[in-house]
Amino acid sequence: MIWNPNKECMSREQMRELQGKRLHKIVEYVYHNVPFYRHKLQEMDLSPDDIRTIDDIVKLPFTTKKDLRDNYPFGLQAAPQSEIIRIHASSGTTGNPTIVGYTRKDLSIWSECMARSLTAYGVGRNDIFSVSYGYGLFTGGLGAHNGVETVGASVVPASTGNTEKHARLIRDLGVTGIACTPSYALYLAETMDRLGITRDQIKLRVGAFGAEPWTENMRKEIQDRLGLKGFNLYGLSEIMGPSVSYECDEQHGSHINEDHFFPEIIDPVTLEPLPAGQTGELVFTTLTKEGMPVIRYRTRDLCSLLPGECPCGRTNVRMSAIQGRSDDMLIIRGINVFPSQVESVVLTMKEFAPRYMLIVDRINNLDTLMVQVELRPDVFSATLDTPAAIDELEKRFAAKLKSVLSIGAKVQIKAPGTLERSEGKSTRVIDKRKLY
Ligand code: DLL
Repeated sequence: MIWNPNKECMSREQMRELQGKRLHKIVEYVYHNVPFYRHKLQEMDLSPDDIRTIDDIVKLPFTTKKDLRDNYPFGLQAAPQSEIIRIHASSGTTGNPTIVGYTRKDLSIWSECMARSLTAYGVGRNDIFSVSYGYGLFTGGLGAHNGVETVGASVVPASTGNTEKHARLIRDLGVTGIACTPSYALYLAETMDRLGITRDQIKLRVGAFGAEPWTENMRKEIQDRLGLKGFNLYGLSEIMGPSVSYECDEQHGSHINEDHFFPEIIDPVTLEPLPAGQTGELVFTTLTKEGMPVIRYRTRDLCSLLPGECPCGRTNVRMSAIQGRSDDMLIIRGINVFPSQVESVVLTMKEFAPRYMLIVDRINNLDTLMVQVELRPDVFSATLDTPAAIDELEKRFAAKLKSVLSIGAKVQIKAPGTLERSEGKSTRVIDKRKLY
């Protein structure tokens, strides 16, 4: 089944023509409604009339996460506030999150994109589908939720946490589909083992997994343990949320909803476009978004676009699995974390030297984060001479970290000079997670 064959199975010529028209319109729209883009285009001596076909996209400037941060909170919003009916936020490289406002039309397009994904996974009206991405500012929960309602399956808005209750609900309600991070799926499998819930007591058959990188080995393990078929779901809040791209039954790359999100692959150093098949940084232009459209947004995700036709009948282009990032963003329990966020907290506390280390691990399929930080020598000898004083400082540090990162971290305060030094670029992160 295909949700919208008119858009998912267009000929390449029709698609490029549609993309060209939409690109011209969106450039005109941001030119008149977002001073940031108007100034950028004027600086480059470009007017919306210079953008006529999709090939003209290479003339346009890039947008980065820093641009979004510098224009916090609403600087890149194109629609008037009265038209915005939902606001999501995702973490940025400093304390400021990225704010994304959606109009009613944006939400309806997002629901359709999510419905396309679920339909490709084989989800239909008779399914009972649990959404176990976090509901809230994160786009995973509500994004997937609206898609499930759009296809007409019964949505169970389980969100994250309370995993034992969730495991019992999956058994008792006969839940047939689940959307969550792949690591949460493994955690759920473990919880079921602990509760004595066996594969033949549950009816799960489809999983929509994403929000973090995962591998074929993880797919196999989740499938074996939960008895379902696991599909990739990709997206990012700056562009929309989950369902920028989705796997079909062939599971050879994820089809991009390219009538709404135009993909390019560039060399992250030279910024030159790369030909199909080559791995580079994925860049998206939103072709229809009203709330916060973005032009040539650098995702920092590394992947390739896969040439050739897909036997499933969909003609929209596929992207490979994400192979890494061109920046230092970590994804911990589905939350984006930048070492610079930790640094910003360390720098606000006079007790600490600017030396810290993030140690990321995966224990019982749950990501953990430990932050080690060094004391300044004068503080070490003068005031921090009792375990109670160190304990108080650790608690204060942990609380500040939590408010900036949105996830809890263990903290360890180290004596001056004890964190490892390196000769060249300093190592701030040790990621012990084996992605199998
Ligand atoms: O993670 C949206 C989402 C929710 C996608 C639920 C899929 C499912 P952000 O919090 O803005 O949005 O994080 C976006 O997460 O740039 C990738 O680095 C990573 N990511 C998302 N999906 C995948 C995936 C949501 N399927 C960032 N595979 C992106 C690998 C993924 N990485």
